[in-house]
Amino acid sequence: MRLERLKNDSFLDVLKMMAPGTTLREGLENILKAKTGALIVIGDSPEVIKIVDGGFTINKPYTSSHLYELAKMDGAIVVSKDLKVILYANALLIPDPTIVTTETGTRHKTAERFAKQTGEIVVCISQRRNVITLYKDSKKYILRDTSTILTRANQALQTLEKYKSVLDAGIKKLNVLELEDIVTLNDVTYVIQRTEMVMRIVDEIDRYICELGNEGRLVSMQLEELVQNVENNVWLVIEDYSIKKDGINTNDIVKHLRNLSNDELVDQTSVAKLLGFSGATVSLDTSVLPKGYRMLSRLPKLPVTIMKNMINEFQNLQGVVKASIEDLDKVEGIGEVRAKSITEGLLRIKEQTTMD
Ligand code: 3AT
Ligand code: 3AT
Ligand code: MN
Repeated sequence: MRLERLKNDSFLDVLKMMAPGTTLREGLENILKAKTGALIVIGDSPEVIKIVDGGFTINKPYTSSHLYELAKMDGAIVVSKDLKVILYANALLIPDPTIVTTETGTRHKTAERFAKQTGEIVVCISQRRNVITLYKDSKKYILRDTSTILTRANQALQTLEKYKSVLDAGIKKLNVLELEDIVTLNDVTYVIQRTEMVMRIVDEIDRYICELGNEGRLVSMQLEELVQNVENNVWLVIEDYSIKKDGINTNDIVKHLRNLSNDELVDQTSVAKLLGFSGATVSLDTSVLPKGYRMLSRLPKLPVTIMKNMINEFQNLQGVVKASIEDLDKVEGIGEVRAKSITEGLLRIKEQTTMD
């Protein structure tokens, strides 16, 4: 669910392909150390082969040491798209010279043009500057070393921790207000806004984790610990408060939320609009009633269908809270035993909520 947030980021797959721990990265690092420089094309489409000239046909399984040895020669190395076979070495790449490039050296110019023309990945290792540059379509990315990314990831984790505690405070407040039946649109949009802010930092860290490969395990574990339930919680908040119209469902609203610009997200009224509170004057002071999905999902072993039946029967959370055991008993799927356990469960939630 979370990585779906990053699925428009096509470069991420490229970074994963050459993350630390992969044999491709191992080969690139070796070339970097040997300071021979390299120009490597990853692709074998007819489009690619058409603009690769001469060189040696290798056709040998890819290994990092073969790649390293072949990089000692001038020219380019061509590797199959699946990274399984080294196809050519010492080859001359002849992309269309009229394609615009911002690079200066012939190797880098060639790499940029080749990537733009074919859409394939071209890796350029500079002999003089000791950097690995990736080109794909019109995108360019300079690979950073692991320690730099780790530092950034750890800084992002610290920011995340702060944002998460602000969010948690907002959720606790919402819990109290819901049970006392004094929620305003302000409290709701605040929690949704804060969750999305948290998720944007999570996206950033997820990107680092992809790029870190097997060096990202600790970061990943810390991240999982921090974001447990965050997405699920906001889903339930939206389910509780959104005014459903035009066939828009909670998943749609979650998607729209993700697409808000940072400026829009800062303004809680844009979140209110997503929930369906439209009109020229959306006041954040408006009183709102939760349907109760989020609170009721805290009850142990309560199937979603029964939860829905209850909410349909009693309209909203307050209706459910005020229902007697007899009232509950009448709901489809609820017998006396379950009715009792629901009442007890709600009582326990009330105690817990006022306690902390
Ligand atoms: P050496 O024997 O290594 O000196 P070579 O024919 O193997 O020559 P390289 O591929 O090593 O050539 O290229 C050496 C430099 O020549 C790299 C680049 O700065 C320059 N060069 C190569 N091809 C071109 C070109 N088409 N236009 C401008 N400069 C070029
Ligand atoms: P460095 O940062 O110096 O490594 P550069 O972009 O300045 O890279 P150069 O002109 O110094 O590039 O060329 C370095 C080598 O790149 C020379 C040759 O082995 C390779 N090279 C350059 N153009 C091509 C090409 N069209 N096809 C294959 N190999 C190329
Ligand atoms: Mn050069």
